[in-house]
Amino acid sequence: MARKAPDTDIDEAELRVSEPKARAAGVPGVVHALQASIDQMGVVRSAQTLLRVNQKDGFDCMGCAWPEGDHRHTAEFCENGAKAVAEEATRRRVGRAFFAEHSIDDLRGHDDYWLGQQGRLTEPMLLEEGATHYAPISWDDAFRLIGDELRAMDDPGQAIFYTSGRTSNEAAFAYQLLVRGLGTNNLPDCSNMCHESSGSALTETLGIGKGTVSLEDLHEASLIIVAGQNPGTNHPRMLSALEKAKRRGATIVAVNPLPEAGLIRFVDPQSPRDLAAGGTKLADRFLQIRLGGDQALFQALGALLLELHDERGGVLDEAFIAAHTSGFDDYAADVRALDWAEVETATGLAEAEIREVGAMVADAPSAIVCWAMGLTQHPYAVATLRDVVNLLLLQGNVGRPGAGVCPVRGHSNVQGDRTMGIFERMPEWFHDAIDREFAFASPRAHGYDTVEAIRAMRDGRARVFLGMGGNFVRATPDTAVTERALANLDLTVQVSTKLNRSHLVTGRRALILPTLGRTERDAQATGDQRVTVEDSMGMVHASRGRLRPASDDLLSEVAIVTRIAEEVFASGHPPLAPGGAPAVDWAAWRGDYAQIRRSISAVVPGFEGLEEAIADGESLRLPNAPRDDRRFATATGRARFTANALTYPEIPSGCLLLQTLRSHDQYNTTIYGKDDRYRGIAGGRRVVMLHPDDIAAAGFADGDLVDLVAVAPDRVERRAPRFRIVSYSTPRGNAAAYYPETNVLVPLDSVADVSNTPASKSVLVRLEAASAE
Ligand SMILES: Nc1nc2c(c(=O)[nH]1)N[C@H]1C(S)=C(S)[C@@H](COP(=O)(O)OP(=O)(O)OC[C@H]3O[C@@H](n4cnc5c(=O)[nH]c(N)nc54)[C@H](O)[C@@H]3O)O[C@H]1N2
Ligand SMILES: Nc1nc2c(c(=O)[nH]1)N[C@H]1C(S)=C(S)[C@@H](COP(=O)(O)OP(=O)(O)OC[C@H]3O[C@@H](n4cnc5c(=O)[nH]c(N)nc54)[C@H](O)[C@@H]3O)O[C@H]1N2
Ligand SMILES: [Mo]
Repeated sequence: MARKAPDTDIDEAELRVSEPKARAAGVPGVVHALQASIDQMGVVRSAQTLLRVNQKDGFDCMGCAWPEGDHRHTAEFCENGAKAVAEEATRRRVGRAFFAEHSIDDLRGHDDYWLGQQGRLTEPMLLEEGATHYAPISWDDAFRLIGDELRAMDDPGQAIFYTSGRTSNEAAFAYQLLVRGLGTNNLPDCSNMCHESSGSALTETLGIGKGTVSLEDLHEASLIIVAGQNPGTNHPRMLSALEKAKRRGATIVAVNPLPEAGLIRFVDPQSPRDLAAGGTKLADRFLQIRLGGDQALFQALGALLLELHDERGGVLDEAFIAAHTSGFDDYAADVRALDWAEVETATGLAEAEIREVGAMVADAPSAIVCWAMGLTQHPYAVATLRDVVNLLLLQGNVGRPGAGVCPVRGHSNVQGDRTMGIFERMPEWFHDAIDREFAFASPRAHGYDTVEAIRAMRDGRARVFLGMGGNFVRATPDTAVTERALANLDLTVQVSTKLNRSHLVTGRRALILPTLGRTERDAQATGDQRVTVEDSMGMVHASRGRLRPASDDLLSEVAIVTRIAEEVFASGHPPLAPGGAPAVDWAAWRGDYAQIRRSISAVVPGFEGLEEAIADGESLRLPNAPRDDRRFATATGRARFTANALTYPEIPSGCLLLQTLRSHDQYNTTIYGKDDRYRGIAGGRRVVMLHPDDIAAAGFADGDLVDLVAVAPDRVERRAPRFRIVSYSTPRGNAAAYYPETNVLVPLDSVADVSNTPASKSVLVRLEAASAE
């Protein structure tokens, strides 16, 4: 009998709600970190592992993409970094006995937390067509099977190659080459669901799809706006940087619908003085903005700078605007006509509150805007981010110390993967460079991004899916649609460290290829290998694991990619793509990753000195034209002001706008535990945070159980059953609940303009009395 779906596994009995915390980190943070590590790794392994996080010749923390700083002193780790490490370095194992014991049907009945807790995958497994259980398969047979399925396609465009953001530069570079050698650019990645809106807006306006600040800039900034980000949970080490800036006199403005703990107050667990004194007040101003109101806010701040400049002069950087930008007049005319009543409606903030912050910006000698998913996962995210750029350009806040744009990346190498070519539409120069380096003709037609990939699978236009890390079926929107889409395939392959739902929602046949994690020794023909990663600020450094691998039967990601390449490009097989196969000695790459780095250095500008830098234990700072020389590779050759129509969500009466966000106890789809300590929620994840007046208006009470039902134009029923109402500080009309349980509510077609990013912070729902269990 089919087990009930995990989304109806209600943990209501254990749920406890208390007052949210005002501060982040501190002693409880460290204690929680150590507890998590010791549970999973034991005392000795914990100490050995945590002491190597972010050290020279240690491994790069996979907790987030926040940079390390030069000092790399011992114990530069945070609670959530430690949890990420513990998840990978766990002693628990999922091997053939586990799969023999648990059928697919049985496993589907467990929730994400349980799946993740089972431990590390240890050997390749195959789910045969119609089989009830995964069974062991040899690596050779697995690669042959993949080769056979790929060769059986009518067209290379029928294969889809997803990447999550932990994959090293070396593996990513080899992987994109394999995929382009096959003849497709179908390289969707987690970035499509994450910072794609940032990349779109920044490339268009500044000519680079990345941030323009260094860690030193952040330390030096006079004003830092942190919008749509919860660093206390998701980038805890960023709080140390904010604190440092603060001690040097920076003003910090937090823009968020929720009063997130880390932004309000922060205790540095590494500073005894801090622990005694109770910490630093981080945010000087907290703007509790409505969901999706940020474009109005940034336009209003821009309008205020123009107004103050008219009044007293000296606010705008006129020399910068004249020398380095285009489009100022149109932008200025546009925001001067701003309607304040509309701004108040969109933001839910009072004009006076915004004026106060406007004056702070006007007076600040330098400013940085930091953001994450609260700005990128909305229908008008790209326009919002263009208006963030506009604000900074007005005062020449790009390309000088203490100033710039700071999109804070999520996965620890998501930025590097993109630099390496993991993108469905890389620019022409990149194609030319790989064609030259590898003597083939890479395909130029754009591939599928994440949402397009789901559509292609749904519509029968795809046959093979390979996931290089990640958990595609849980991370993506419209869960029911995505699950059916994957079931249409002939073969699904997941290269993974841990068990997750993407192993259970499969094509006709499915493979699990278990791989090494970053903490583990990667021994190849020429000896132990290092890999490299790029952080959120364009610094590339080496990462080397030292732990004994979770099993002797793991292959590195590089080994897996190169073995697949050997299989599909083997002589005797006709080439799949008209452009021919890239000329590479894949076995040599596998044996010595420095050879991959040599090709990376030849292909990607800025990587010329990579090998020398990492040999000396140094980081390589990638060139960043806007930051380094105020050069902007845009359509106008200048930094571009853009005039953007003001947009913000309209919430029909009886509806709420739901944001789907992370708890303190999860890493994306990996659930560490069921508590959200800073928000005062414990023992359960099926909660919906609502304004008390909205609870009453809907005829419910705090603690009631409700179903969340999506309201979408296509009228398809999307229901997330049985959520406990928690009365919370959030603007009226705005609700919050955790991802991935709520992905079922996000319509596939609800995406951001331009970037095609699922609008997962902007989901229209209504509440219904809970359906029966
Ligand atoms: N421990 C841990 N660390 C992580 C991750 C993890 O899951 N766990 N995930 C990693 C990844 S991949 C990423 S992308 C990052 C994500 O880092 P975040 O972006 O911080 O993650 P979210 O939980 O999605 O939080 C979104 C924040 O934006 C706010 N917000 C939502 N909508 C709006 C809006 O319309 N306007 C404004 N101003 N604010 C809004 C929310 O209230 C919340 O504070 O973290 C990375 N680091
Ligand atoms: N509703 C909603 N949906 C969202 C978001 C949201 O805020 N709301 N956020 C989006 C964002 S920002 C992101 S980045 C995506 C995340 O999407 P993904 O990156 O696809 O998801 P993760 O949960 O990070 O992937 C976890 C899995 O990666 C595997 N893994 C871990 N380490 C390694 C490794 O070193 N190598 C390999 N090969 N595998 C490894 C493990 O098997 C683990 O189960 O989700 C997106 N989806
Ligand atoms: Mo992300």
